[in-house]
Amino acid sequence: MKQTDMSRKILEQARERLDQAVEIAALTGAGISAESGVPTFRGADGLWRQHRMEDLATPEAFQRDPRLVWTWYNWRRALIADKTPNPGHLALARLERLKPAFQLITQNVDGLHQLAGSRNLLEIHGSIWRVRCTVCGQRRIERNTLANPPSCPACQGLLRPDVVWFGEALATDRLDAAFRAVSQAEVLLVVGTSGLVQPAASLAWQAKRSGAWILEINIEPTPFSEHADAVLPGPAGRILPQLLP
Ligand code: BJW
Repeated sequence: MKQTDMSRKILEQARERLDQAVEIAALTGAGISAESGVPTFRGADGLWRQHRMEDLATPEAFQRDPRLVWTWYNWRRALIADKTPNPGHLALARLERLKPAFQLITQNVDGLHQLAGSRNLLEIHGSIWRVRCTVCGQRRIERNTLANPPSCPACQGLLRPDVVWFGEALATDRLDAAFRAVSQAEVLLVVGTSGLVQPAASLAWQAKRSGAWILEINIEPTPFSEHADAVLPGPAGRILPQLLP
C-alpha cells in the first residue's frame, strides 16, 4: 500500500476511535510548538545542539551560575513571548470542547496550549512564565522582562524559573494525575515528543499497559513508534486538525 493510502486509512481509523471514545488523553512535547517557531531540544536546530543541558537545565548549573542560566531563560522568554498557537494546539483545544473528559498532558513550558484555549491541562515540566523564590518558595506569573538575576519582591531571595530541571522531581499531584489519565484513556495521542525524557516517556508505556489505542504523530520515528498502534508521520499542525470533524 502506498504511504498516502496508508496514512489516509490511519486517519480514518483515528477519527473513528476518537469519535467513539470518552476517555481521551494526549501527551505533547516540543514538536507541537515547532510550527509556532519555538525551538525543540534535540532536533537539528534544537536547543541542546547549541548548549549543554548540564550548564543550563540542572539545579547544579543554577547554583553555580544563576546569571548564565537566567541569560538563557530570558532569551527563551523573549523568543517565545510573541509566538502564537498553531493549528495543532488549536485542534487539541477543540478536542477538549468536543470531549469534555479529554486530558492534555504537556512537557512544554511555553504556555501555548493554554493560549490556544486548553483548560484540562497538566504542564508537568512547569511554566517558563512562572517564577519561584528559592528562599520563601512563593510562586507567581511574571511575563515582564526580568532583571538578571531577579529577586523576590517579598523576601529579596533569588528567583528561579518554575520549571523542572534534570535531576528534579516533577510535582507529585500533576504527575499522579497524568498517570491516572493515561491509565484510564481509551485513546492516547503522543505528539511531537522524542520520548527520551523520563518520567514523561513512561506515560505512553503506561497507557499501552492499560490497553489504550495509541496514535503517535511526529515528523521522525521515535523509540516508541513501533509500539504505538498507529503512526502518522508529519507535522502536528497539519495532522491534528484532520483528526477532528
Ligand atoms: C515534530 C515537529 C512537528 C519536531 N510535528 N513532531 C530513567 C532512565 C534514564 C534516565 C532517567 C530515568 N529517570 C529519570 C532520568 C533522568 C532524567 C532523564 O530522563 N534523562 C534522559 C535525558 C536520559 N529525568 C529527570 O531528571 C527528570 N526528573 C526525575 O526523573 O526526577 C527523579 C527524582 C525523584 C525524586 C527526587 C528527585 C528526583 C526531570 C526531567 C526534566 C526535563 N526538563 C526539560 C527542561 C524543562 C524546562 C525548560 O524547558 O527549560 O524538559 S529537558 C527537555 O526535554 C524539556 C522537555 O520537556 C523534555 C522533553 O523533550 P521533548 O518535548 O520530547 O522535545 P525533543 O526536542 O526531545 O523532541 C521533539 C520531538 O518533536 C522530536 O521527536 C521531533 O521529531 C518532533 N517534531 N517538529 C511533530 N512539527
